[in-house]
Amino acid sequence: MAEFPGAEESSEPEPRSPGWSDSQLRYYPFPTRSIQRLQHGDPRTEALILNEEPVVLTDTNLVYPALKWDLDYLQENIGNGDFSVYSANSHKFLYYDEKKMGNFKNFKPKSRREEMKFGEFVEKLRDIQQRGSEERLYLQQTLNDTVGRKIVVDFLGFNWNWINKQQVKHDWGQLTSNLLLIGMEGNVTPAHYDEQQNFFAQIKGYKRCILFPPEQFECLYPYPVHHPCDRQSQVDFENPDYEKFPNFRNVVGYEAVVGPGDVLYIPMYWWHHIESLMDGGTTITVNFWYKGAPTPKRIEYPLKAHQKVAIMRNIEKMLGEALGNPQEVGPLLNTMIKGRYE
Ligand SMILES: O=C(O)CCC(=O)C(=O)O
Repeated sequence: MAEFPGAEESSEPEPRSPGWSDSQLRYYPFPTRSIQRLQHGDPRTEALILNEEPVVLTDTNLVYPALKWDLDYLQENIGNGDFSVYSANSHKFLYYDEKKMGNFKNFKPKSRREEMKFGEFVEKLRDIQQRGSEERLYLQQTLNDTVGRKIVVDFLGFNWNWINKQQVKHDWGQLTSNLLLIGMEGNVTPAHYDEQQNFFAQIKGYKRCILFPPEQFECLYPYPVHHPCDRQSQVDFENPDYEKFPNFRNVVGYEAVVGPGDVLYIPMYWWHHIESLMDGGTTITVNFWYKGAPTPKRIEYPLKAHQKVAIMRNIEKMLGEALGNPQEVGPLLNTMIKGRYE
């Protein structure tokens, strides 16, 4: 397993912010090491980000004005726009791309998306909590220009000075979006990777983030590229099917629990599983997604793991298009390699 300086043995005492305990964490059958918590001025921070390795930054003040956000404040000030709210009967919110649903007609998502006003979301949430219902909600909405004046003022007060400098220093492309996530305690976003750089800013409650480097692609078995769950792992962490996914036995995670004011750098192509702590109340997060740096003109060999992932994705995409039917990609790849590359 490749080491990186941001990882520490989980047996070492972790500089832990108060406010949560191990009993609030779900159990998974794989080892993890801790991601370092550092101050933004620490030279190790820059080295980690430059190397595209995760780190928790404790003092960026990135979303300082938002640390006062709670459901009441947001309901009063977030405006009358529409919000995407996912609901599910399980704590797992496996992401799916609705545009790809036509490619896999038998796919039945386990969560539903509904558009609603913020007030309706809060009402629904409180009703579920009052009834003690099993139903769970997860609001996931890109911040846009429908938000009210006070939210605009808070947003303008984010530490753009620090984050813009990061963007320039690492040659990242534009900020593509800020996703606002409001989750119920215990909600889980199963492991997946994104094709963007991410500063994940925690505002309210605690989230446990387990990351895996792109080198562990073979352990995590992503869905096919044309599947609605593209970029998501097929492995159910709570009940892994080792016959189907034998390399999952070798997976090793890097983890951190982030709380209000913490910012986790999730490098592009790093897998991440994220859970709102059990019995920890509602969580609020805003992320900052940036396009990665442009592909270097001179490619250096051997290729890095994330570059191989990008190549595999392109091959899968092209084959799907050439065959006119994404579901034929798997059988074709099998026929192509069977018995030839052993
Ligand atoms: O916080 C979550 O539940 C998921 C967030 C996520 O996957 C992301 O920011 O990329």
